[in-house]
Parts: sequence; C-alpha cells; structure tokens
Amino acid sequence: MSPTPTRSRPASNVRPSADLPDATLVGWLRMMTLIREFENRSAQAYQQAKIGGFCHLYTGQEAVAVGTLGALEPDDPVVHAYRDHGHALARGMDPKHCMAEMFGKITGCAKGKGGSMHMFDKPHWFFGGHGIVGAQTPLGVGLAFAAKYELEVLGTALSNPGVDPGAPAKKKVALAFLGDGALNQGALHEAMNLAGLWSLPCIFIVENNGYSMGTSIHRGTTMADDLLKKADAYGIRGEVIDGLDILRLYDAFKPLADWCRAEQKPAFVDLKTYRYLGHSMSDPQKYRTKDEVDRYKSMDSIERLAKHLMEERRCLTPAALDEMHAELHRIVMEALEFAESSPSPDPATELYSDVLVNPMPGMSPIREYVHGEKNPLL
Ligand SMILES: Cc1ncc(C[n+]2csc(CCOP(=O)(O)OP(=O)(O)O)c2C)c(N)n1
Ligand SMILES: [Mg+2]
Repeated sequence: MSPTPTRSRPASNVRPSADLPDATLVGWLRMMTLIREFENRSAQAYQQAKIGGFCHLYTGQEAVAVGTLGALEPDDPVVHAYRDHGHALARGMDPKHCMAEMFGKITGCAKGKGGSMHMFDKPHWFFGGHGIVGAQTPLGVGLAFAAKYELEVLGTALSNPGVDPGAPAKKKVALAFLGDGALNQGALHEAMNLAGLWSLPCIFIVENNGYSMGTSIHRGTTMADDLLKKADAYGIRGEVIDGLDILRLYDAFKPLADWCRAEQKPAFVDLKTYRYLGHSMSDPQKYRTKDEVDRYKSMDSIERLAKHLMEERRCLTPAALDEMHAELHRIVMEALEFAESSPSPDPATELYSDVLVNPMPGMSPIREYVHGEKNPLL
C-alpha cells in the first residue's frame, strides 16, 4: 500500500471528464435540472400546505450530488443529512416515491413516515436522509467497515438487493455527506478517528455552502479557510474541490474516489458550494446579502454545463434542451399528481409497523409492548 498523501492535489492535466461520452454529460445536465425542477415544485407544494414538517431545498448545490455520485459504482453505499432530495434522485429514486414521501403518503420511499429529511432507498444503496446534524457520519464509517469486512474477512458479499448469493466481495467506497455545520459535532470526529485508525474507505464530503442555518462558517468553525487541517488531525487525505463547476468537480473527485477504493483508505473533501434559498422553508435570510446570492447565481452550475455542452462539446442543441425541460416538467408534475392521489398510511396497520426491528424472533416481545400490556411508559 502506498503511504497516505495528505493535502494532495490531482495533477492539473488529469481530466477524466474529457473521456466521458456525451450521453453521460447530457445525463448529468438532465439530473441536475430534474433536481431543480423537483425542488421548485416542492416549494410550491409546501406553501400550499401539502407538505408538512421541515423541508430543506437543494437548489444551487445540484452539481455536488450529481458529480460525486457520478464517480461511484451503483452499489457503493451512500449516507446523507437532511437536505437529501437531490441525492435520492441522483442515486436513482423514482421522483414519484420521493415526492410521495414528502406528502406523507404510503407510496413514499419510507411509507410516508419519514418525510423530506428521511429519504431512504436500499435497492440504490442510499441509506438516508438523517435529521440530526452529523449523526449520519458514523453510519458512513459503519458502511465502509461493513464493505471492508466483506472484502477482507468474509470474502463474499452479504445478501443485498441485486447481489447474487455467494458473489465475491468487491472493493467499495462509502460516501458520507455532511454540511459545514456538522464540522463541530463530536460524532464526526469520532467517525473520522475510526476511519483513520482502521483505514476505512469512507469519503467525508463536506457540502460547504458557507452557512449552517444563519451562522456563517467563519463565525462558527475554527480554521474555516483551511478545513483540511481537521483531516490532517486524523491522518486522512484531504482535498478542496470547487462544487460550482461539475466538470472540475468530477476531474478532482474521480481520481480521489478511485484512490480510496484501490487503497481502501478514507478521504475528506471540502466541497465549496452555495445554496440559493433559505435554510428551510421559513428563513428570512438576514445573515446574507442579496448581492452575495446573486453573485453565486451568476455562476450557476446548470447553466454552465448547458453552455459547455452546446458551445464547446456541441452535443446539445437549444431545441433538445427545450425538449429536456418539457420532459422534466412533465415528470415532476406526474410525481406531484401521484403524491396527491396516493392514500395516507392507515394508522391501524402502519402506526407501529417498521418502527422496531426484531432480528431474533422470541428475544423481544414487541407485540406485547406496542399494545401497551407490558410497556412501562403506557
Ligand atoms: C445535533 C443537532 N443540532 C442542531 C440541529 C438543528 N439544525 C438543523 S439543520 C442545522 C444547520 C446545519 O447546517 P449544515 O450542516 O451546514 O447543513 P446545511 O443546512 O447547510 O445543508 C441545525 C443547527 C440538529 N438538527 N441536530
Ligand atoms: Mg451548510
């Protein structure tokens, strides 16, 4: 194994995106645009009180989910925080099931019991959607540990959707996304310590949009301009990556992800991005100026990619782009219709189902507890 290069940068002439087929890049544009349209319609549905609870939109950050997940294998495990609709869609979740989850309907990916912050899609190796800031990061390390355990101890893959029984274990890499606000959570530091100590293939991706709720990173975090020092502390390789340009993002991230997979080691990414909308649906945004938001909007990652594909690669025409917009609009409207017309979960059958798992029947008399007979709290 080669030694861990901390603070390494990919050579500037390495451009993995240049070798990708046109269809892949058009697919990225399509997915980023789908996410934006999905979020715009979610905002409207929220304002119409069709979506309840918290709702955090991903508008402006689309290149991060699409570019990083585009560098993975479909069966690499991924875990995320609560601004998660974009990641769920980019991983392959059907927009209908994503929207129905936000509407609290039984057809949602978590049967409507999780809502906006708890998207989950095991067949696509997407393990949430977590509302407690930083709490998902030890799960990411656990997913990396499980993959490495399969590889080094079991030799064969455990039974999972799409996995043939007895298939040889593969070298995998787990992604643990987090916001800059999670940088100061104890859970993250425990997770990074274990990842460094046990050399676990987990990539901590800080979606650094500069704010946690209304607190700018400079007010709340030490060494905000040099976050890689935090990775240094755990012997973890770190990179700073521009998240506003999906091609540059991929060119920097793909070699890093490949290195983590090959070497079975962790990494940490300070991924610079920006959210256009408020923290959640109720945010007067007094902590930043309109000029700042407009400056970032002028560097919009979707417009930038569309321009590249039309003017440089010349693989997309304005007419094809219009067609793409119309198709995505239709898909999101169908998702809204599906969510609206789906039934709510029936409390009689759903209130207590999927709440607790009983992996060893007979060990825990859940049935007696949930009906109150033995539950000391009832
Ligand atoms: C442990 C914990 N503390 C506080 C909160 C309340 N809270 C919800 S979101 C948030 C801000 C997190 O910001 P960041 O990690 O930067 O993510 P972003 O919203 O920018 O995507 C806070 C403090 C929480 N959910 N969990
Ligand atoms: Mg943030």
